[in-house]
Amino acid sequence: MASTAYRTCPLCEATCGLELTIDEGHITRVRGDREHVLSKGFLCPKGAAIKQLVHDPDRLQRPLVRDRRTGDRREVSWDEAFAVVSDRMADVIGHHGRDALALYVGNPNAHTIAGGLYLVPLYRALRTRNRFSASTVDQMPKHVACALMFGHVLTIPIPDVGRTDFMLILGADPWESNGSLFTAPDLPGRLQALQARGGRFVVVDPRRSRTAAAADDHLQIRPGTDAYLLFAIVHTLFAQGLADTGAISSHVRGVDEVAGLATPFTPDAVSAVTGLDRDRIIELARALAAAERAVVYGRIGTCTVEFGTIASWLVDVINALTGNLDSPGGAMFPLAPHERRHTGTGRGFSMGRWTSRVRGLPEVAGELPVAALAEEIDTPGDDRIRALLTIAGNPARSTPNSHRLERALESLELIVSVDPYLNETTRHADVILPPADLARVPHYDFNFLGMGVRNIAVYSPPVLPPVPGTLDECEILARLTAVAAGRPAAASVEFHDELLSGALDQAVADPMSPVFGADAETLRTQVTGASPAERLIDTLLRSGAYGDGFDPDGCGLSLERLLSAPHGIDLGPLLPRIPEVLATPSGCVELCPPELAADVDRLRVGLFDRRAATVLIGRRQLRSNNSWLHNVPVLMKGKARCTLQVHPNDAGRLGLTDGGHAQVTSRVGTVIAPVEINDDLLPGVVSLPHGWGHDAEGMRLGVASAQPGVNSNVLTDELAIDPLSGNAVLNGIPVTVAPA
Ligand SMILES: Nc1nc2c(c(=O)[nH]1)N[C@H]1C(S)=C(S)[C@@H](COP(=O)(O)OP(=O)(O)OC[C@H]3O[C@@H](n4cnc5c(=O)[nH]c(N)nc54)[C@H](O)[C@@H]3O)O[C@H]1N2
Ligand SMILES: Nc1nc2c(c(=O)[nH]1)N[C@H]1C(S)=C(S)[C@@H](COP(=O)(O)OP(=O)(O)OC[C@H]3O[C@@H](n4cnc5c(=O)[nH]c(N)nc54)[C@H](O)[C@@H]3O)O[C@H]1N2
Ligand code: SF4
Ligand SMILES: [Mo]
Repeated sequence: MASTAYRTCPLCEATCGLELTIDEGHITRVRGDREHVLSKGFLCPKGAAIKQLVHDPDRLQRPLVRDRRTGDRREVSWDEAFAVVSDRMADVIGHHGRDALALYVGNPNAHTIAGGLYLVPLYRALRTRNRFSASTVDQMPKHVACALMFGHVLTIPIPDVGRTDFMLILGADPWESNGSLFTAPDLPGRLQALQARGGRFVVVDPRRSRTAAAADDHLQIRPGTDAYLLFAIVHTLFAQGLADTGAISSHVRGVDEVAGLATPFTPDAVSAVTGLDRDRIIELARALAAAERAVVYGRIGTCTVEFGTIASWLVDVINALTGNLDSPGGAMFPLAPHERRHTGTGRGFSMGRWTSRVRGLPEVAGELPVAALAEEIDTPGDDRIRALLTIAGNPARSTPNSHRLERALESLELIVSVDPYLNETTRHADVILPPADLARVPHYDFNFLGMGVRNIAVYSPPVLPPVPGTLDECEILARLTAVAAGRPAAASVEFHDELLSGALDQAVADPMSPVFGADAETLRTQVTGASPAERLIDTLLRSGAYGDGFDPDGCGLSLERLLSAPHGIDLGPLLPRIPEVLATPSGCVELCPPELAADVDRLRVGLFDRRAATVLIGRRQLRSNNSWLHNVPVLMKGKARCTLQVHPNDAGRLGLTDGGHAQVTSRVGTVIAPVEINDDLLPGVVSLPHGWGHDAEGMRLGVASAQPGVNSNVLTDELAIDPLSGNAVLNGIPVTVAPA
């Protein structure tokens, strides 16, 4: 008998509700959940493909251990796998110290309960300074900018698209990506609704993306130069007397300093470097100021560039200067159900508490730039990295200069990977620990419930029973934490308990919690949940901003309440949160943090830089997900998508033909890719999507290997970073292109 189950889609930040038909232990149909409070039935091709993803025959079910001499892999029991991990980790740490064991955590951690609850304790147990993540090939500039302005890395305002009149989008392509650092299922539909109610949106992108094509206006900017455009907008707001921080004025510091910094960046001065007409820049500034409610939003194209942190900062400077920060229809701060209100001040943010060994790059938010991972392994020295733990990451395809990184990986003494696939990265691993698939684990969005276009709460229990002999990722990470702390893997039992005690202790000690001052031991007896993770979530919900405070008669949130609401609970529109949301020492929005002001020198110098003739940018594709969904047959139908897009003028100049092949060479590598000629790109810019190149030896990716594509990160340069955040530059890479 078929049954219906509901679950949040974990594949992207839109977090759509899925309606799954289950028949004899299989997902037989996927539809958008029409009653879901936020997604209201929306579904994209990736969500629909979950059926094939969950039942992918290449997915690993049991741990694999590699024999270093023969290269053979064998399936082992979980006990044996953890015994190997424990022995070999102890060996590395015993011989070379704790920093010899590095950690890389990838993007799917942002979508799992395991990532939300168990990574921080694992970091603490590992005590390594060599922590890396996909954040430094992605959004680290936004974290740094927001931390300096608002006091905390996760205090990121998001566009209140449902109530705005004018939206400026830079370097984002939600028609393909479905949105990022901004949880709004069917964002294209929401932008069309904005147009339908008489509003407008404008896109800044070197490429006529699908989003740009749908926009009211498209500014085709030179890659890497958004910070100039944004500064010219700031300049114009001041020059024309349009700057007004509105309702938050008494909580903002540094307005005059920003005005001073903007002085050289006149629309005329930035016109050459951005390739944009001065009048259009002025027009844009005036439109932002004139709209009753407007919002600026920047994503990948503003982060993965050489001035990523400055651009990310200026996005919110403009939101503030146009009176749209923390204001309905502007950029607002969501309040997640597991979150508590803040006190309005805090210690602020500091970086550079340690530096990387080789390049001396500063630590940011507890991690080092992943662009420095290879050199930390392959540069001789007693304190180099000897072992790596990867969790839900594929750095061999996702991070710059892949060739160097893969060579470095092969030289390590130990690699342990928590990953369901034998892929480009895990083929180097000594031990692979595959987590149970998404249908067998519960779901709760620790990250994206705090980035939603409305405040909502939703929890999904597992939709299928566990496969015997498999392990949930929470348990895998708990056992790794025990091992990292020098305890036996079986100590995970006590460890789960310690986590719960920690969460209860924190709740009763926090004046902003509804259980402030209560007795933690009494509360513990009232916690509900079928697993350690559920008990933690129940604790966080009940002691959170909307919690029932452990009052069984209370009307607030609890796990039980969410279990009875499979389509989610709407907690209302975003509300103004300044000053409560701030965690800066001053208790104010720091519009002009000194760290950012200091970096503006670099931008000023760049005004007179000569740019490379041809530069490479990336692009996302609706039916891809970074490097890891190319093994799902339905997502691979149709013509090959991993093409080098080239403008007809460039194709003519370079002698390239549509369907022919081009050789693309950067400072660090060369690839040969099929050419697709179209006039979507700005001349002088070529585009290759990332996450391809599935032609390596020793993998188990039957479908992906048949249509491998080429790896664009063979071309990206590990030496090119945004210095403030350490984020890699992945867009605007100087290349030469020739017929192959
Ligand atoms: N050139 C270029 N490079 C880029 C980008 C770009 O725009 N251009 N984008 C960057 C961005 S934004 C990101 S986020 C990074 C992503 O970088 P990564 O996170 O390193 O790479 P992904 O391709 O997302 O790989 C995810 C890995 O997690 C595994 N996985 C999937 N689900 C689970 C799970 O539930 N548990 C576990 N343990 N593993 C799982 C997959 O098998 C895969 O190995 O790539 C970056 N790289
Ligand atoms: N289908 C699908 N969805 C995804 C992903 C995926 O791989 N596939 N990945 C997910 C992840 S991890 C993330 S982080 C998000 C990213 O979400 P988005 O940021 O919306 O994703 P992109 O499509 O990479 O959009 C970046 C845009 O920036 C443009 N661009 C490049 N350089 C510049 C520049 O210098 N300036 C400006 N203004 N624009 C520039 C590119 O042409 C591109 O259109 O998407 C998520 N969603
Ligand atoms: S938009 Fe994202 S969350 Fe929604 S179905 Fe597609 S992949 Fe899943
Ligand atoms: Mo990302």
